[in-house]
Amino acid sequence: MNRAIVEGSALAVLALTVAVVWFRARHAARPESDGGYTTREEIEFEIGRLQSEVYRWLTTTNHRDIGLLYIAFGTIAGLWGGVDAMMLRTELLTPPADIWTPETYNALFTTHGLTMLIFFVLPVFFGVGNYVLPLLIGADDMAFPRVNAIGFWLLPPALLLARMGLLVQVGGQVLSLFLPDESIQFFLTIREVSIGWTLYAPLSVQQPNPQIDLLLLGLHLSGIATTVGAINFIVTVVYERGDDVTWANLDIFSWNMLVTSGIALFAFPLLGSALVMLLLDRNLATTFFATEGGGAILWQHLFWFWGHPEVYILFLPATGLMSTILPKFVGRKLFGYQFIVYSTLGLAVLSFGVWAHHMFTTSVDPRVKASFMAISIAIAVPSAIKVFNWITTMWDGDIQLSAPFILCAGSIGTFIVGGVTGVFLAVIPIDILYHGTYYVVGHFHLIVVGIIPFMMIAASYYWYPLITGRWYDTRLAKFQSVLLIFGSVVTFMTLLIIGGVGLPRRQAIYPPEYQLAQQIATVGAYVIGLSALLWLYNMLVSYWRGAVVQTTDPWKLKATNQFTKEWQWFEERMVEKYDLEPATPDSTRRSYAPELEPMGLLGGVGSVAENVYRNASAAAAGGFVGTVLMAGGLGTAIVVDVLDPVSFGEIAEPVGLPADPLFGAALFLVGGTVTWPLLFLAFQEYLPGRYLFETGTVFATLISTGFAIAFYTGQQGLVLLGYLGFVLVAHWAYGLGLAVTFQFLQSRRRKRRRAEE
Ligand code: HEM
Ligand SMILES: [Cu+2]
Repeated sequence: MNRAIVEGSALAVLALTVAVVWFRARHAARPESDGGYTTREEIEFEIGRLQSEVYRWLTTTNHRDIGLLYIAFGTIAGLWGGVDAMMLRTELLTPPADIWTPETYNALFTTHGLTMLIFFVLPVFFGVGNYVLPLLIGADDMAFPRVNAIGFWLLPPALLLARMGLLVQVGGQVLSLFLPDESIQFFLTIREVSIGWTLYAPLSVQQPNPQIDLLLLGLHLSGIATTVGAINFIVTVVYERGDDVTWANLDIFSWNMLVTSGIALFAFPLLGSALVMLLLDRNLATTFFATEGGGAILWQHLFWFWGHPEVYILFLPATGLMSTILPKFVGRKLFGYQFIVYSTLGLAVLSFGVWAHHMFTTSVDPRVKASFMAISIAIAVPSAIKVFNWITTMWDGDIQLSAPFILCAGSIGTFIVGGVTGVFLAVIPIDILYHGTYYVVGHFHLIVVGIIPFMMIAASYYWYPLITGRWYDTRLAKFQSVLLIFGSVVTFMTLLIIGGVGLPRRQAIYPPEYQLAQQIATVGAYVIGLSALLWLYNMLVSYWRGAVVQTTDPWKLKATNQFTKEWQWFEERMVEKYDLEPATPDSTRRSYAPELEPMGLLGGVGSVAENVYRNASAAAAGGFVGTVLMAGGLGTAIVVDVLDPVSFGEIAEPVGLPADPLFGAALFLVGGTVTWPLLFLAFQEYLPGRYLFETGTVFATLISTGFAIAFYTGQQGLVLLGYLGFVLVAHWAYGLGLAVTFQFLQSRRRKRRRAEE
């Protein structure tokens, strides 16, 4: 089958369907009041309106308009790259290359990768950033609105240059119906690039296809667009913040856009330089990447020095969306704001230090590789911090089961699998086994699909009422979200498995024993494709048919005190434009109980210093009471001989003190009156339990397991049972003592404050 024609038709059908849905939905939404025909005058009026609309969109410098342009552009590119993906998977339904030729297959995975990574993800995130970031930080617009427009308008020509091959091929095929081949030679020489998205030398230098040059120019142009956009984001966050927005309370999404832009600012100029060198090698016979020059490995170094940070450029905004959206749907504020910020900054720095983990199977010096292995493993730490913070945010949450929540939960799951498989790849001997296999494809797709589009779609649902003033079809959205997660898991877990047993990737032809697995993966991919279309349909049709939003707080965020700035902006606008009353929450949600006013250490950067003294004295008092109560239980345990006092000596050893029970007991006292109470203060908000004493008991139960292990001295049978029983009871006594003391101090403080007022 002819690939260009098939892909061209697929895109045309898609565009036509969108147009039909658009037209019908509009038509249905605006019935003619007189029931008659549209008259000629009205048609002319419509055309005039259309002209002014087009003019407006072409010349706008408003951040929200440009945001929507970016999102529309990225969506189109994403669908285009998605068609490539569907065609790739279709070819793999059968072992031989019988649906498309191997060359076509190679072109497909090349253009799929490039389109998705460069023209889909980044523009969509820049779009979301453009739309919501100024609202989130209370800015009027981006810092440089015109530069912003330029940044966007560089992208369509960049995409056209990069994917000219397909358009020319389709054009050539159509023309060859009417004209002899000799007269349309130009159309027959250009074809889509088929050298892999990494453009490895020497193939990329030697292949004659002129489309490669156009692609390099297109990529270069997109790099300029990205750099320009990144500068705009940085300046906006640094200089355009509202007076009440400080670094300590800047929202997580803006933090992520800032850090992402920082990475882009360092990475993209380097890509540009490398692309120019490649262009020179191809056209002016320089030898940057020839053996007598820098060699093929030089290309890999340059490419991955951009390429690895690039994957974080794609991934960080998605984590920012997760940290923004997830708390709203579990009714709890984001756990560990500061940890999330620092982990983001940490990822940004580390992401520049791991590029050679893509080169473990090359001739790079093994000692150099080993250091890259260490840093690659270390980079899992900040990623894991994020995951733990999200999970903790959900803990004891009051979940609102909506499409955005489903996508958040699904993302965390796929990200864990994708991340853990990535850590394996970071280990040189394992990477050497898996490098050229589907395992790698499974790994990075679990991340690039499992979190990026998931969070984009979650964001599109979450902010849909804010952007359009209407509701999307929530039932369809839930169905679509489940379908997307299901499809992704089926597809990419299967790839992980067939890669694990050794099937090489990037091959159109494969051994027949893999056919069933490949078909399962393909069906999964079709499910993903279907869910993407359902999403598109929902977005388009709801724009005209969706129920009008009747409240200024569509997600009931006020009930959990999370009515963030962008919604305040929305509220203001709705009140001004549509005379809506500002929403008042009917009740606070279970997960948010302001009457249990947090004493937490994590209350905010500024308040830490103020609270330290008060917290420390409260901690000491509570810890003392708790430890005294606990001592009773432990003393009894020693008397009935189930706890050996000698074991107290042993805990002194790890801290470098002699194994004397006295030192041990002293340490124990320090832990009981200082460490544990402070930890409890820091984490109590995030532990289950509605009342302080419940929370205290949970905390004590948790730490009792550590105690039981640390002081275990080989007890067996009944003695062991007695030991465990006493440990537990003693800890409960401790937890209750701690919590009751805190409760007492808290109510005394509150009484005093009320008396002062
Ligand atoms: C836990 C963190 C991660 C680790 C330790 C990790 C590690 C690795 C390693 C070692 C490879 C090279 C495999 C090979 O070529 O043999 C790889 C490939 C890849 N990773 Fe990750 N990764 C992580 C997260 C991510 C993220 C967040 C993304 C994207 C958003 C990503 C995207 C990719 C891509 C696109 C490739 C394939 C490159 C190619 O075509 O060869 N990874 N990863
Ligand atoms: Cu990497």
